[in-house]
Amino acid sequence: MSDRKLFIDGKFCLGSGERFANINPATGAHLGFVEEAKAADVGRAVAAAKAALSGPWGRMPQAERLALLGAAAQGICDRFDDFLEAEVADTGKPLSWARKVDIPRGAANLQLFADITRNIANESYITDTPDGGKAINYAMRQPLGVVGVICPWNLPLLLMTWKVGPALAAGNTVVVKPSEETPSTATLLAEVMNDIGMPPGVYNVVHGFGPGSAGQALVQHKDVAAITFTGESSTGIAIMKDAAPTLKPLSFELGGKNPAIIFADADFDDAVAGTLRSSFSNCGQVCLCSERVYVERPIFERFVAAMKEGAEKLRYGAPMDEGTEMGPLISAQHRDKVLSYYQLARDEGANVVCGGGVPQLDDELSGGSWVEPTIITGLGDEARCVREEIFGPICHISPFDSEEEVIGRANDTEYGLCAAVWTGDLKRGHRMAAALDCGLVWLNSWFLRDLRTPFGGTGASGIGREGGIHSVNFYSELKNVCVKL
Ligand code: NAD
Ligand code: 6OD
Repeated sequence: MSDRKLFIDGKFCLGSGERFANINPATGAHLGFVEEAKAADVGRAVAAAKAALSGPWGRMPQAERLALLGAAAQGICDRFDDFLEAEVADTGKPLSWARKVDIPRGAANLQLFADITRNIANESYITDTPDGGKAINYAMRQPLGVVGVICPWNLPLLLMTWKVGPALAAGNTVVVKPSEETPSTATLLAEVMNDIGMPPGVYNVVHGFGPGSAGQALVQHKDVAAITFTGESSTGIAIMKDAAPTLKPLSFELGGKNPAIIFADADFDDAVAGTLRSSFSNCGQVCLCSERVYVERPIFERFVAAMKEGAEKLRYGAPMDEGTEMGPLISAQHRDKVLSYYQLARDEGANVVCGGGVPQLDDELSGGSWVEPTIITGLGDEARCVREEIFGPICHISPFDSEEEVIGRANDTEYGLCAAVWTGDLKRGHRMAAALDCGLVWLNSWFLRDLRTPFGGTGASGIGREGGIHSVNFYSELKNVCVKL
């Protein structure tokens, strides 16, 4: 049992006096209690973060600051197994996925944004002046101040450091609000921060919920200069309203209802393997997952059969077992939501190709939030299961007859996060990439990441871009200096 405390001004501490349980979703077991922060605790964290801006952190040369971030990345690597175990216990995700994706990316995000920031060049212009002389204009970057980082539960360390890395590299201080479902790795990172000598107040963690709790208090705080948020689109709307009176910049990475499009000329086996991954990885709980799969009619039946075969082979099991490929959903509450969509699919007239229920698992796992990977066909484009984000291991597969038709159907959504296109015709691939209305297109691949590239969505999938220079831009204030020569 590990209880998770708040981390404010370099110290672990108690919060409002209320606490909540941390549950292992693979078993339903109680992992420990988590201290809840309310407005007063968030106020203490923000005050510490604000004070740190004018302390040693604020005065630190950039090279030293970026070296500290590198040390934090190394600190995660040095305690790799602790982070791995904590992430797997909080989420139930398979060890193999967390070892390959969550924890290495958690470290890489810190190191990489230190490297990117070190190598940024700023604009400068030589300007002709009315008196026939010259002036030089140059831009400088300054930190925004205290940045509020509000995170989801699906890739806890990865998505938190994806924002903390560039925010700290730019010289800000942060108050992190991890998801109430996954409090552990943000807390472990606090231990690392102390171990590497990060000045107190630079990295703070407040646990709790959204409305009436730590999340809302952070958004509403007048001394929080910016909010960077990953989560549901409806939460983004609530945050935008709460942030409005204090006029702060917002970066939003929100939900999706992403299409995967498979043309008959695609490498069939690659497209099946890629779509199995894009539909069922992390139990369908990646914002980039494909919940709408469109397959060109000549290969439709064969593709559905191959997907069914692949889905039925996915191995459930204890998350810490090496062979486990499918974990549970994050919570019993989320399982109820996903199962309600499985039922809705039937009510809407879907053909359930495979799955659609709860797997039978042995004693220890029987209390977990498990569901079967599910493939459905036969729904019209207006069905709720085809339009609403479910965020579970379910995809609807439907046939299409032309490029024009599939572009129209893929774009017929309020979301616009990503798309995966599988084709052997590169010209068509580029045409599709240009025509799809979303922030990210993968051609013959999925979730292949280069952290220098722009990441984000259109429409209800987000506001702004992070990654590479885009993160540097969001987390810093650009100031122009004009010098008459
Ligand atoms: P969520 O919106 O329920 O919660 C995210 C975080 O916001 C949590 O820390 C929560 O406590 C906090 N929160 C909730 N209400 C709040 C409020 N009113 N004010 C301030 N904070 C509040 O999302 P989730 O269920 O944790 O994550 C799943 C969702 O996240 C899915 O919709 C998924 O698509 C999306 N997501 C998007 C991306 C992306 O990059 N676009 C990445 C991961 C997840
Ligand atoms: O890879 C990333 O940087 C990123 N932000 C992934 C988001 C995944 C959503 O669940």
